[in-house]
Amino acid sequence: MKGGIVVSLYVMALAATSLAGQAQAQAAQQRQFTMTATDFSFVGPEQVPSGMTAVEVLNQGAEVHHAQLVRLAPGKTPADFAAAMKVDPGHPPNWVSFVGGPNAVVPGDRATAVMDLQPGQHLVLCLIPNKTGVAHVALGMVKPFMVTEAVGTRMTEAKPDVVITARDFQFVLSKPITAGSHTIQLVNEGTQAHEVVLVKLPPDAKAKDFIAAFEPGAGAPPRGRPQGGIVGIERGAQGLFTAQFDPGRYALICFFPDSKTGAPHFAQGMTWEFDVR
Ligand SMILES: [Cu+2]
Repeated sequence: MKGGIVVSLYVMALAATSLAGQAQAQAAQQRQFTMTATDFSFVGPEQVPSGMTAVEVLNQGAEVHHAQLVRLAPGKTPADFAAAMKVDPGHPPNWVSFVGGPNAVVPGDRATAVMDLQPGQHLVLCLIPNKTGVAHVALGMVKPFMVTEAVGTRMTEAKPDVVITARDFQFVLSKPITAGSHTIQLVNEGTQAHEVVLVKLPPDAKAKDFIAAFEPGAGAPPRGRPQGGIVGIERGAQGLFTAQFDPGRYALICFFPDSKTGAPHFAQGMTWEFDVR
């Protein structure tokens, strides 16, 4: 009798431990997902819960890719998006909101951005152009996914140690970036959507040398290596990414098009070069 109680208490303790473990594992799983990019499609989840989420892009293609998340206006469907893109290839319609995502990485690399996802119909897009200037989204790099109302605990947000503020049209750093791993927050205080692409430059290169490789018809490979960042976010929005900084030269670049002229923001000075020592 006494032994029975001891055993059942032990079993209950075991059950409680494994339940807590399961809940933890579930919370961790719910708040992370990967979009795998190839030339030219995305593979990833159909449905994810809302809230703070670590979104990873894994580049298994032969070109540079990113994972731009957009939320569709209520009532709009992925079919509406496809129809709009047929009319104006490469330019998402004005009823999508840019909600960030991990920025560009080279083949074989991955990058993560932590975004606060709201419930609704979403798409993941790659807006990077190919050698003839056609955005990858027009070549098939668009995948719908649904963000559903989350139940349970929210992921605790990592504290940034550096803040990059995006304005029309410049980046302002809260402090110089030093060697090592940093959690960086991008805050959009501009009036338009902005992004940040983090690029490791060769010692003698400038941001414009990297940009030149993405002009239509450019033959040479990019001078520099994109290492993530955060794709387009709307005014007032923010996101987090982590990056490892080895000593050397870096650039922050915004490729987002001006809402009136369509010219990329870097053409209006939205680049920032810095040395990490
Ligand atoms: Cu911008």
